[in-house]
Amino acid sequence: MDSGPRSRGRFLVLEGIDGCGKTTQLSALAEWLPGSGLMPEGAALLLTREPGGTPLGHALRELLLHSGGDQAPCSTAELLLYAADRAQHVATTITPALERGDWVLSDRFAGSTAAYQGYGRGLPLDLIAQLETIATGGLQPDLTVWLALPLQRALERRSARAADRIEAAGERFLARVASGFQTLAEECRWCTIAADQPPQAVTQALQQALHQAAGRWQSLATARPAGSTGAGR
Ligand code: T5A
Repeated sequence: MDSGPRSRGRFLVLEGIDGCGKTTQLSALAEWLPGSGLMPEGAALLLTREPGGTPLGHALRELLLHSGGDQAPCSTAELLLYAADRAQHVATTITPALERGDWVLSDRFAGSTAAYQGYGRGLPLDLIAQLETIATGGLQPDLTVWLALPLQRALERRSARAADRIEAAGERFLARVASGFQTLAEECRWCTIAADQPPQAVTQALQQALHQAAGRWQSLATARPAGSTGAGR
């Protein structure tokens, strides 16, 4: 159990291209985590997502994913809308939950902006990093997991569904995003899990990754003075 001398909750994020299985795995984790023995007694689990984790974010999500024609944002407007969604999400939902000692499990976070707007749209990564600092106030996940799936497999999985505005940006765009995720996972030392295996095998790998992360947090908590926090993504 995560029972170090700190009361802040933990912030866990799943990243990856559209169709890599985040929603499927988040729902499996949401069932497993509360009884896993990893969360402190009394801590709640909050399942959330970007874009759209707040009422304002819900409206922004509609603009981002379902606007067309004259209403479709240009790349820079798109970047700023994702940043606005994140600022609201961090300020009104994620940070208050972590301060209560709850755990937060999010479908996407800042890594998606670097992958889609940075590597995908070609907007400057240093500008994106500055915006991330403004939007998050410096908050970083305790653990980011990248569900790695070859693009063709992801496209096959999504073939039965209508594409949203981002997915409709085309295969070359999505290929840049997929390769951006790989670069980010290496540079930022995200935990990488192969997503081209049966859902139950992915869930087991995630559970193992969470046990390992909790072990690291426990060691840090015992090595640090009481009251300090240890975060590492
Ligand atoms: N975006 C987001 C940005 O451009 N910048 C940003 O900063 C942020 C935050 C959000 C869009 O916004 C973009 C990225 C996205 O394009 P969304 O609808 O919230 O879009 O999320 P998506 O990531 O697109 O969600 P999807 O539902 O498309 O994909 P998931 O959640 O990754 O995948 P999931 O679980 O729904 O699975 C897809 C299909 O595959 C099957 C499932 O049953 C389902 O049919 N499946 C598997 N099949 C075989 N083996 C497995 N292991 C499987 N796991 C799932």
